[in-house]
Amino acid sequence: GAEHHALALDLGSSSVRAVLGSYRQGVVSTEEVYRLRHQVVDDRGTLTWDLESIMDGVRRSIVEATRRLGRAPDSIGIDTWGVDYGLLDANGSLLRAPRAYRDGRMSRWAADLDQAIAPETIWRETGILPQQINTVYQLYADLREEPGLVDRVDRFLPLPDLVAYLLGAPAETGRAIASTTGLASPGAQCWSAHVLEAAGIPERWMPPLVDDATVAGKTSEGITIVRPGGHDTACAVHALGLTNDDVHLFISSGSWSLIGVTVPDPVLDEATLRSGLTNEVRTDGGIRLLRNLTGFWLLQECQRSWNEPDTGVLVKAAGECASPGVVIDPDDALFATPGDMPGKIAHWCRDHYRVVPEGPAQTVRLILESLACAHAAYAQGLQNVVGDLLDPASPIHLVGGGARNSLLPAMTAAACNRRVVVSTPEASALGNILAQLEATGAVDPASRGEVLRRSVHLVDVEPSDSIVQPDAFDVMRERLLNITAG
Ligand code: LRH
Repeated sequence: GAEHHALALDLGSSSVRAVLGSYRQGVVSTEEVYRLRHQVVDDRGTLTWDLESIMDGVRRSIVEATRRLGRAPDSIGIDTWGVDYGLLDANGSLLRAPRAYRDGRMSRWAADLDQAIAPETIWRETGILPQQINTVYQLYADLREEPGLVDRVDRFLPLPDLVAYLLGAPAETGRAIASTTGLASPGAQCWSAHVLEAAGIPERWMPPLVDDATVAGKTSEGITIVRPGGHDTACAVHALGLTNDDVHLFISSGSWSLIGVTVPDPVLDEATLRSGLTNEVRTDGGIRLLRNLTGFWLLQECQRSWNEPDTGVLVKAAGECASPGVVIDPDDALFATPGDMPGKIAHWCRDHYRVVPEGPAQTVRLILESLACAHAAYAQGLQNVVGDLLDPASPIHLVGGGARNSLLPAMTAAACNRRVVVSTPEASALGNILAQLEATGAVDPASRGEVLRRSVHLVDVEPSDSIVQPDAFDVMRERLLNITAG
């Protein structure tokens, strides 16, 4: 039978990765063919991305995949982290390096935007939780600091579509990544004229919105470019193989822990806003109602401070030391910016509990137990908000880097008191590949679930498998809820 080769370019905040997916006899296999480390650049006080080296990595990935296959892949698709973007001038050239969502400028202007348009109004208009990293806050800050941009910019493009554009695709955007801007209507059916106007963003900057899992164009070498749902989290959820009306809990665990539920339509009531949830668009057009929770960022930043790249060693030590018995709020603003994370965590614990975790092992354990407790708090919030749509006995599907962690899935199961089904760590790349196979006609969307079940090995983890007992988690979760509520 026919073989299809789809190349996923999965751009994360610390690496550009190329994963080659090969589809044979109803099964997708994946192989990493290229990886380039990169990091945010401090450009005289502004945090930016080095797009030149990212594009270099993207082009090398295509060359390397072509070399391995002995021919060009049948298609490529690009997914990236959410909310960041590029600005093009009238010649279609990039104006300057894209800025990073952890840049400090939003803290200077967010309150102004909240004056110009109430966060509740943004919520009703877009279904997206107003958060400072969102594109709407970033663009507002750009325009306040550089009013001349109004005339110099011709087009705004979310990062994955910017990369696709630089490879030859038209300057358009998929609905999934567009939803992360906080500038589009619920479900990203159209741009929100109301929010754009209130934020002073010219409507003519906005690219046409197109469905995901569709062909976008061709590279200069003639390779088909697919928009896979350019948001990495959309791709990760696509790799669950669900159909539009399946309601399931999921965690996409990486630098961020995205905990959510798949639902057919946006959920826009007040309770959902108050629960801190957001409606992002899926690759298949449905909705991911989720919490954007700070995840392994905390651990990655500690590792940077300790100069300890080996995560496995740290997690093993964490499993062998005593639990500190307290947990941090991963989303506290103190932890949002880079630098001295161990010191910040110790400071937070001293402030709130008058104890500090001892050394790296206990700090790592504290981070993992905190993530598990935060997962539990939001799993409960999601259950409350969607009610009968979600079976309370249903498991949580966990994908992404956390699927490789030897403690987090079981701790999450214990803290949430639900079974966790551990799926692939390669979810973003796999979802990207699957969307390409669907867009090019190699896989029928109706058999997406079967293809995934044949291609991915699932492991069930029960609450009782954790080294921490569920009732210990109850105590920690209560403490945390008291702090975050007060
Ligand atoms: C995860 C992610 C997440 C948010 C954040 C900025 O990588 O895409 O869904 O959008 O990055």
